[in-house]
Amino acid sequence: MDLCRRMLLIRHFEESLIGLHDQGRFEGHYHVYIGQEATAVPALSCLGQKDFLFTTHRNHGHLLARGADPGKLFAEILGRKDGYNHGKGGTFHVAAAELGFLHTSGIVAGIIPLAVGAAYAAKARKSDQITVCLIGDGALEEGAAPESFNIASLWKLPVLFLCENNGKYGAGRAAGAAQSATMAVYPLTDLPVAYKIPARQIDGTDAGAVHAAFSEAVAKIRQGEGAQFIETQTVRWPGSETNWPAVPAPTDVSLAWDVSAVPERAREWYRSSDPVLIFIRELVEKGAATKTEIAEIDKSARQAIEQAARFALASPFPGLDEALKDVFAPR
Ligand SMILES: Cc1ncc(C[n+]2csc(CCOP(=O)(O)OP(=O)(O)O)c2C)c(N)n1
Ligand SMILES: [Mg+2]
Repeated sequence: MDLCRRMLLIRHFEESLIGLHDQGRFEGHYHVYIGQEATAVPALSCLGQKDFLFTTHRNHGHLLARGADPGKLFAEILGRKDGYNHGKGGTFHVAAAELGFLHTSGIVAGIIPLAVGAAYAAKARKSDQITVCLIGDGALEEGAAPESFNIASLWKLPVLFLCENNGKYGAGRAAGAAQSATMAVYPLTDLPVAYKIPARQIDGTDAGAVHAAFSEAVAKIRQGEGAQFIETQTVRWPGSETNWPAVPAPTDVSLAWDVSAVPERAREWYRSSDPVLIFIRELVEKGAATKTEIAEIDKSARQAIEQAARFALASPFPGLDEALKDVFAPR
């Protein structure tokens, strides 16, 4: 039930963020995690408190899955003083060391060598911390990926690569295509396997399968077996198909049983590929929750997000006197 609540929290956070953007509350580009909630939530629940994470332009769901305060996260994205980095990181560069997130980078694959470096540091210090490197399928096209796999494998580093293959763009395969348009290596797991890193492909909409695969990989890393790689596959949310996210239908838990309220062009995704609705159906069908209990969890997640948005909007912008504080800049 806690996983369900976190997934709904992410979904409502992202839909609400799209609303804030459309109201002109913040400038600049951003990406949302809708459609991948059943990957981050069960996967990151397998980690310990002291483990490290590095993430990408699609980071909001990763942070919230790990327990980030949605008010501080909204504030960061909106450039406000009460954000995780006092509004100076924004959506692309959130760091939250208290949650283990040492860095987010909007540079595709930019964090892979950093994650491998953190894993090397943990090994050198003989700590049992592992590092999770959260990347998209597109990151495998960059040279930083194989270089980092090589070192991680040779030095048996405690790093778990989670590659979220959300299809269609980047290295992800378009529906029905036998091969990726942008990667000569396919399946994508052939790349880490060439570097002797054990790799698995998992359905990223199956929370139970994701949890099982991650528990196993984390245990292997803690036993000293070195780097592991997991590719999770999801179908891209129709609202992320264009440059600017747009919600085809606001999420309501009743969509788990009846998608007739969704515009036809997006209906099939909500019917068969929405990981949150799939998880809700599973909980109810297996008797783990009633529809009423799900509706209550949903209501409390919505309220938490409304309150978080109010908190962020009430937070001031950082003052001019703070412009050069906490930044590295040569004189
Ligand atoms: C080095 C680099 N090249 C290109 C871009 C532009 N860019 C931003 S997101 C993106 C797609 C990345 O695909 P993937 O890693 O699969 O992430 P997804 O958006 O599909 O979740 C690209 C090419 C970038 N940010 N950095
Ligand atoms: Mg992708």
